[in-house]
Parts: sequence; structure tokens; C-alpha cells
Amino acid sequence: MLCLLPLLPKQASTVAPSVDHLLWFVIGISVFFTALIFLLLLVFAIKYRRRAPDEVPQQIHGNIPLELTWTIIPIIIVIVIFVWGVDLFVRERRAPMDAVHVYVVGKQWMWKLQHPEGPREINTLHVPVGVPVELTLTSQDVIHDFAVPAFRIKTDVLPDRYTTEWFTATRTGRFPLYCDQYCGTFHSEMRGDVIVMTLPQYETWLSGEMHHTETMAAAGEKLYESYGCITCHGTGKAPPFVGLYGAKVRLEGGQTVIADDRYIRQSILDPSSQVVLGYKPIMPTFQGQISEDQILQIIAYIQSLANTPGAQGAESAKETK
Ligand code: HEC
Ligand SMILES: [Cu+2]
Repeated sequence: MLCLLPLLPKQASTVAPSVDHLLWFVIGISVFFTALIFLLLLVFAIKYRRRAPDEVPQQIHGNIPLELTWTIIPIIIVIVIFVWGVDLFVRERRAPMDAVHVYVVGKQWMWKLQHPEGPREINTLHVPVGVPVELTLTSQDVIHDFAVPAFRIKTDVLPDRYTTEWFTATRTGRFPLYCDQYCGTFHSEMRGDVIVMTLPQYETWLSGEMHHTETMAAAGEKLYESYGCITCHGTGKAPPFVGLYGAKVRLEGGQTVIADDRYIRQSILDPSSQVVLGYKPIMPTFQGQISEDQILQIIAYIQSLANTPGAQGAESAKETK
């Protein structure tokens, strides 16, 4: 019934109905109590109006049952909203394991998207219907926010950090994509489209695009050579990348960290902040030389080396260092 009201864009993702249920519940509660308060105001104003100029009303100094009622009922309502909201939040945060990945870099004033298979897009994102899609997002300058109202998802896109967001589209079509965080002069033009296609259509699109691009991992491997990472990481002067992704890394100082996207990015931009146990802090920072898109490609390259034979050995070698 409520979907008939043109207040919200048509639901187009698996979480959209749940988000709307919670939204309508909160709106319903608010409208109900607002109406109740205004109604009582009116009723009391009439019922308890002054009837004689010298009338003095009966003085009341407290009413325990009444106070308990108006304390306990709101507490129950906010607890329901809280638990419901947390449950939905957790669902909206955790992408399914089998999600397709897309990497997003926001900048004033456009969205740059990369598919691991290679295709790159600006302000347009092609995805298959019915398949979970996980986005890893970062910003090259200020805070942006990646929002697709029809999917009922939005998340801040921050400089110097990776955030994630996921959705499973339930309908094919074109859905507007917005930047939901005021980010400067042309913020209002920082928009695009998510194009949801059937799986066969998507695969055709992907293979068509792949003809004139290389995979993110292949692009990353080229950067690995052109930036000279290979002169240390390919020679034993520095830890090898094989088996690094997802492994536990021991650092100087005794700390252990998981080599995830964040760790690798920080290792490239601020190497001395996390020095691998047993190595000298000789790695120069690449801050200002490597773009966010390129860092994502290098991460994809390192990730591609995670499952190669011998990855297990590299992992244990690393742990025993
Ligand atoms: C001058 C040599 C040198 C160059 C060039 C170099 N690195 Fe390093 N890198 C190191 C050393 C030594 C370490 C281990 C000590 C540390 O953590 O600082 C390291 C650590 C790392 C780590 C953490 C590895 C782990 O096992 O936890 C990553 C990721 C990394 N480098 C990426 C890169 C990338 C990407 C490039 C090229 C853009 C690069 N490095 C260029 C020397 C180098
Ligand atoms: Cu923006």
C-alpha cells in the first residue's frame, strides 16, 4: 500500500524492504505521538478551561503510576527501534562471501569505478541482478558518500581509509547514484547510474569491455615493476608478496596484523608505521606518487598471489620469522 505513495524510489535491492519497514515504523510512531500530543492539548484546553474568574484548580504534586507509564512505554519503544536498527545495520554491513567486488574512488566531482576483471567506468556502474556486489570505497580528496536510494544504501567515502558497502539488486534497470555528502562546488553534479543487467547481459558486457583492458591484477603487476617495488620485493631485500594477502604478519615490536587492503595500503604510503619483523625500514614512502586507483591495482596484484601454490609455505615462513 505504502509503495503506492511516490515518496520513495521503488525498492530494488534485497535490503530495501527491511529498511522501509523500519522507516515506516519510526515515522508511524512519531506521527502517532505527535497527533496524540496535539489532540490532548486541544482536549485539555477545552476540558480544563477556566470557568470562573476566581477559580483555583486542585493542586497535584505527583502521580507515580502516571510517571511510570510515560517512562516505561517510551523506553520499550526506543529499545525496539534500537534492536531492530542494529540487526538491520549489521545485515547491511556484512557482505556475503560470494560477492562480486567493485572498487570505487570518489573525487571532486566524479566516481571512478574499477572491476577486478579490468573494465573501468566513470559515474556508471554495471552490475548483474540477483548477485551480491561488494564495493570497496575510498576518496582521493574530501569526504564523499556513495548512495543509491533505490537500493536503500549509502556509506561515507573517506580519504585515507577503505569503507565497504554491498547490495544485491533485485530488478534490472537504471538506478540513480548520488554523492550524499556535501563536497564542494559541484557536489550536486556528482552523480551517476547503477545499471543492473541480467547475468548473461552482464557477462556479455564484461567480456566486451575486457577486450580493451587488462585485469586489475595485471595492471598492478605492471606498477610493481614500473615503481620499482620489484627491486626489493623481488630480490629478498624485502618480504615477497606471494602468500601475503590475508596472512598474519609479525611486526617489529611484537604486534601481529592481518595483511588486508588497509594494511597493504598503509604499507605503501607510510611504510615506517608498520615494519615487518626481521626487515630494515628501508622502504621509501610512495605518498603523493601513487594514486588511489593504482594502490587498488597493486592490492589486486598482491591478492592474486595469495592463492598460488606455495602461498601456504610463504605464510608459515612469515609466521616463524
Ligand atoms: C627500497 C626497497 C623497497 C621498495 C622499492 C619497496 N619496498 Fe615495500 N618493503 C620493503 C621492506 C624492506 C619491507 C619490510 C619492512 C617494512 O615493513 O617496512 C617492505 C614492506 C612492504 C609491505 C608489507 C609486506 C609484508 O610482508 O607485510 C608492502 C605491502 C610493501 N612493502 C609494498 C611495496 C610496494 C607496493 C612497493 C612499490 C610501490 C614497494 N613496497 C617498494 C622495501 C621496499
Ligand atoms: Cu562528493
